[in-house]
Amino acid sequence: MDMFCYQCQETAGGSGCCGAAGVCGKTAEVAALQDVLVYAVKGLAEVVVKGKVSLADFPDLPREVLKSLFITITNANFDGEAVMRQTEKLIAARDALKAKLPPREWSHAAQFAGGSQQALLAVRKEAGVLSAADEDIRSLRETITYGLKGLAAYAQHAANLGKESPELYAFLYEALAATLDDSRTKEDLIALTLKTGEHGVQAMALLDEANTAAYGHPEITKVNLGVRGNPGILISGHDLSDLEQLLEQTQGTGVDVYTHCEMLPAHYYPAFQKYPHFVGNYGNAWWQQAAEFEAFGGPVLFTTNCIVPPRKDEVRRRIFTCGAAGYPGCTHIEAGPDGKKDFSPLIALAKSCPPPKELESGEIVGGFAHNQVLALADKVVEAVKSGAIRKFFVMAGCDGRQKSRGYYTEFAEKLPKDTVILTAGCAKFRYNKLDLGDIGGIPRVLDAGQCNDSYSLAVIALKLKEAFGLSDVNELPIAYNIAWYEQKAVIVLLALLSLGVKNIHLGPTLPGFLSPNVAKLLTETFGIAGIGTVEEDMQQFLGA
Ligand code: SF4
Ligand code: SF3
Repeated sequence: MDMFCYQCQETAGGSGCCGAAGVCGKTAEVAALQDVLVYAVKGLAEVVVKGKVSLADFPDLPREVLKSLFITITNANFDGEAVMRQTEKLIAARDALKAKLPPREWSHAAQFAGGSQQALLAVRKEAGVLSAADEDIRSLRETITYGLKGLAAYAQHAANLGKESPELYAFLYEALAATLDDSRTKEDLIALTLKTGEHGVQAMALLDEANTAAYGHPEITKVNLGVRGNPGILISGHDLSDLEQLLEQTQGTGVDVYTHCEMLPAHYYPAFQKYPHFVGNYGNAWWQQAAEFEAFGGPVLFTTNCIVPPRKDEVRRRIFTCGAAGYPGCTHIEAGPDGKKDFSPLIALAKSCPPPKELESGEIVGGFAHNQVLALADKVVEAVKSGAIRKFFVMAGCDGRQKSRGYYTEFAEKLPKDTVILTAGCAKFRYNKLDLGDIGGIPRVLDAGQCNDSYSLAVIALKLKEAFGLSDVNELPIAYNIAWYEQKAVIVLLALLSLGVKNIHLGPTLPGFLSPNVAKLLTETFGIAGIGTVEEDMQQFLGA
């Protein structure tokens, strides 16, 4: 079986993974099944949109759509069985909806039958990326689809905390259905791409509201990097409600909880600081997990991406997944009907494991989300007016394993001492442990949180625009040098564009799914550029 996937930054040769498996380790079979799942989601959306189905009558449906899209995000789920189960669920829901509607003509996506792996794989060609013959249409459809995957991930975290938006769901169906519609022109799809960005802002705002309502506003926090002598559980991914349940269930058990990668910013929330067994952060960004999980020695819980295929059975046996995450051979913790998850298998396993081996010691500081930075606004504005801060650099986004990402460490190191980095997402691990000092007490790396907290950076920029009495966000002394990897970064990028942010530098390479014409459009309309050498880019950003 052959495959084609180009949804992430590490796509083979910068243009597409094909052959038996992708660079991420996804097999051709799982890639095809994921394509079919996305196709089924689109077919369901078509039924909802064309059939004018009242969403209020099917309250569980949007969550299944969110989960389906989330499952197909890079490094979230490698379990073909789980992907098939979700596809069958969607096909059943789609057909149940159709049965209530008067007969009409549906597209193939709204009609194909499941029932077996063979039946699902039989539609892989129609479902695949290459089904659209025109490369610009394909590029725009995929840009929208990837943006929607990111949006769905954020909306699912918000929904897990009880925050949902019928308007956001209505857009999701509309946009998914539009990617099947051959009557949509390039111009239509360009407009829809921008509209996807606007809804990305809404999804991130909703998640911000959900997180802060449940757990308080992030505040300046020192996070411990060392370990204690108790057995531990390592939690990774982005879902804070899963973390809360884990912390509740591990209380008083003698088992400590550590964060990995994108779960690091959980330490900044007041509600989690009350747990004495929530010890600190262990390790670095997702791609370093193989060696770090071996050293950790205890159970690891993936609430979302990024999973790297474990190279040793011993480690695989210690990996658990929940939500949209999955990996064959790893235990998946299913939520009960009340949404609660039972983490007792992890706790029992942790008790039989040795305590984690120490990788490093010391502390890092974070917690600079919008509420905290705005509390310091006077100080920040003063520092800019006095010239103590010359420029801010938004260096949010994703980290990845390519050597070329050393660029971001070097860029952070070489930035002049009168500049401040605003970060969010796992991109931070390239420079958050460097000793870059502070400017009058303001640290030179301000970490807002997870990739979705890029929203916080946008809020900060908009507030600074007001504080300086500017009419355009691009007049601020803020430059954007963003790193991307998976599809959440796509929605973050589209969200920033919809807010009017121009001249974003995107690296380490531009997306392979942008056709030359679409890339040209982004360059000409929004000033999007790739990265060069650190020296060239520094010169361009600072003009010195
Ligand atoms: Fe390749 Fe990325 Fe797709 Fe994995 S997700 S198959 S690495 S393009
Ligand atoms: Fe990282 Fe996977 Fe994107 Fe949430 S954990 S930013 S790559």
